[in-house]
Amino acid sequence: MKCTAVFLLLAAAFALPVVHGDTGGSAAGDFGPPQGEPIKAILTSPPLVPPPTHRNYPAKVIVDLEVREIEKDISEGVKYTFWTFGGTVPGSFIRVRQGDTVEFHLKNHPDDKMPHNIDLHAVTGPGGGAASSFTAPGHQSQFTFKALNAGLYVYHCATAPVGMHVANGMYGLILVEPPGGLPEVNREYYVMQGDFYTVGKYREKGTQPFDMQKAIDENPTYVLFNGSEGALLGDKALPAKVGDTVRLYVGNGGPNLTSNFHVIGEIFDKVYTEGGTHYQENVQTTMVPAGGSAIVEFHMEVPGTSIIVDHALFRAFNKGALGMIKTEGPENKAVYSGKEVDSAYLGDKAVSAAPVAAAASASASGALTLRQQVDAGRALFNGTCSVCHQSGGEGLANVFPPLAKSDFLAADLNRAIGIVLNGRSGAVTVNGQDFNSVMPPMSQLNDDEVAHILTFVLNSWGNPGGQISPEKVTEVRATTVRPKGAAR
Ligand code: HEC
Ligand SMILES: [Cu+2]
Repeated sequence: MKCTAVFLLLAAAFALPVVHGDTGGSAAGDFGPPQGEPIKAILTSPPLVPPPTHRNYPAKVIVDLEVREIEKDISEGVKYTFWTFGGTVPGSFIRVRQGDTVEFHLKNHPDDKMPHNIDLHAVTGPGGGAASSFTAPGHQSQFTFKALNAGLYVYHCATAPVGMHVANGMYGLILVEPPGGLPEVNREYYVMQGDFYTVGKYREKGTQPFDMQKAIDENPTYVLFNGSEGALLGDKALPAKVGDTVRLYVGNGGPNLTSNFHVIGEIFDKVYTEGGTHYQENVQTTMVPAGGSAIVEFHMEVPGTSIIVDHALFRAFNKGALGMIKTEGPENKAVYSGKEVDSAYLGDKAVSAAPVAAAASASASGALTLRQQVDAGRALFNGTCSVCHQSGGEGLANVFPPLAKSDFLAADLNRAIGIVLNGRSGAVTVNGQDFNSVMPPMSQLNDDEVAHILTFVLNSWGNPGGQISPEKVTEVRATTVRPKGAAR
């Protein structure tokens, strides 16, 4: 005890020497007063990252960040009122250099309803700035800090109830570059996970309020990258080229979950664990704590789609924690034979979102057509039902009954809806063929999706035609007994 105290005193008196492999921490971070003209920080919206500072001296950097409370899609046809730093979830990316003096201006838009503040984990000082930045709607605050430590830091709102402000999307990342900058790479992107709590269940349509009890229970409805389901999917996938080194600045806003950050079909060449200075090499999955970060880097060897997931897989496939990197360029058969397996892996998440989105908005405005249902149903059938009933609905002898020209299906449509919702087991005869197997309940589908799929089936492969409305599915859901273990 005594020894330690003496050592600490000595250390404080003489300042710790920088040991090899050690950057000296905050004690090495004061490079003197800011030099040159003040610089206005470039802020970017996710998934973009501001360019490197390319500076070899400490400067005064001015950051202007505006809080906006805005309603946006959290999922298709599902609206949520997000509280944001800069209009996006996660908030604007901030990039400075170690030793910089940051003059921070926090503005709270006059249309907002709540007061907010900011706690930047890059700040050395009370509340990380929270104590000096409490800002009412229509007001602004200013405080200044010196970025003493290099690293990738989370910032977030810290206004009570803090968990609620964070759950509504109030977080982002600030990168404090080491004096020499980070090694150059071809592409840098900003990906941040968060968990969300809505009163309605996953993908339940309409405007969804925040559910405090689910948040307290740490039982999220959505787990998302960049604030909405599909923020990094389809045409919003992160682009790359074969031969690129890609760097992801990964954050986790939480408020509750730890992320098991993984990219399917990639190995991280480097991971700066927890957003710190040193990197680990050859990593498959890295843990990103709530309120923490990681910098991951990988080299793209082959073309194709790499899927970003939280490897706690129900979050990926049933709560939205999916993203994509699309790499273009020549095949390299020596590294990978080239067969695409994405759709088998992704199931219904691999569907082209466009027809499903069109049907969702038509459904919301009460103008859903047969054509739209068939198109959406086709997309959803592939990857959901096709894995068993096959893509032409022909089934598989002795194992999966056919949906094409199925007499059993045509005989009772309500029964068919019930089978999709609740599953089926036991003997069944379809077109004179006997089957005796198990179909699990398709719990992941909402009523619209079930209606679209069955409408597609009815209008395909020589089936009699017809249309099933989402309301009909809702009715069957309400009047049939859900099997034990089926999701609500
Ligand atoms: C995991 C495999 C699997 C998936 C996925 C699956 N089914 Fe089935 N389905 C079966 C099996 C097996 C049966 C027969 C169950 C039995 O023996 O009672 C069946 C039976 C049926 C039947 C009644 C028999 C018939 O051929 O008319 C319908 C209708 C049906 N499924 C529709 C669907 C639809 C629509 C989807 C997609 C939303 C789907 N199924 C997804 C395995 C599956
Ligand atoms: Cu806030």
